[in-house]
Amino acid sequence: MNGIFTALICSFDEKGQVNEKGLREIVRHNIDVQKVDGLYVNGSSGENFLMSADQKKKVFEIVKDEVKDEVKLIAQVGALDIDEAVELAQYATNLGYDALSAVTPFYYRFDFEEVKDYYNTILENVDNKMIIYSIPALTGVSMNLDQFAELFENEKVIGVKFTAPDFFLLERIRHAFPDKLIYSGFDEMLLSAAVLNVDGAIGSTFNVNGQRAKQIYALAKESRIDEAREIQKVTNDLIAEILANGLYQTIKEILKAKGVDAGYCRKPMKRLTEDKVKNAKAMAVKYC
Ligand code: HMN
Repeated sequence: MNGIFTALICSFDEKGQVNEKGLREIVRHNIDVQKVDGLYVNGSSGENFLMSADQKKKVFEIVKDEVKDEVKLIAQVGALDIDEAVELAQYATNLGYDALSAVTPFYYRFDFEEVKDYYNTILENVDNKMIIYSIPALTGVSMNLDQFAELFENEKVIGVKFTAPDFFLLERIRHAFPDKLIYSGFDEMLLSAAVLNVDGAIGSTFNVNGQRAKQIYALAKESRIDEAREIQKVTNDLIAEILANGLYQTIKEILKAKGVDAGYCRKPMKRLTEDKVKNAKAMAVKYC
């Protein structure tokens, strides 16, 4: 389960329905062109929190059918409705997903006991492993070292997707839990996280920049830091342009410029203006 995992984006048609052909093409592009080690399905980048449970199931099904066993698959099943989270966890497990992940429950400012109960409840109901999805900037849920330690007491919790710029905490978790899997969640900080010896990374920009991410990660593992920094620099030039233009929409337009039917985002995410589509096309030529 080590390495570079793309947080898979999803292709939707103009009406916001899952575009199966486009989704299959995105999967193939990630495996055949970006050559990533695995896919993280129905995360933030997959617009998970904008979809119905049926749509999420459809995405899990199509991706598994396209991938078979070519790369590892992690299913993000977190949902505020805990019954839905359990149902999705069972669904993805039955399809053969290698591991589950669930975002920390958000919106109601749950206390830590409630967060812990959320994970343990999902895991009591499914025979699979769990990667905690921690993304404080979007959920408002921050956890300290002791709290991660409590979650890790459940042996089925095998790791964390750490999406925060807190390298002090990241180092503390790495040091305290050498056997748990830690995935870096911010692509622009991949090198810094790799130097701290994470086990891999999960990110949205790998849909279009996976090859560079793999190089950064491999070079860092070989302690070839100067070379890795050069590639992180180009990567961050691209990420800065993507973020300024509209994150997921721009990734989709770059993919379209490469011939992948990446479709549109679901509402309320907006469409790019013509100028921004042009910017994305220029990024595809310059970087991809
Ligand atoms: C997911 O759940 O889809 C991703 O793993 C989330 C991932 O951490 C991305 N974060 C967000 O999209 C909020 C990053 O890849 C991020 O897009 C990238 O580092 C650019 O800031």
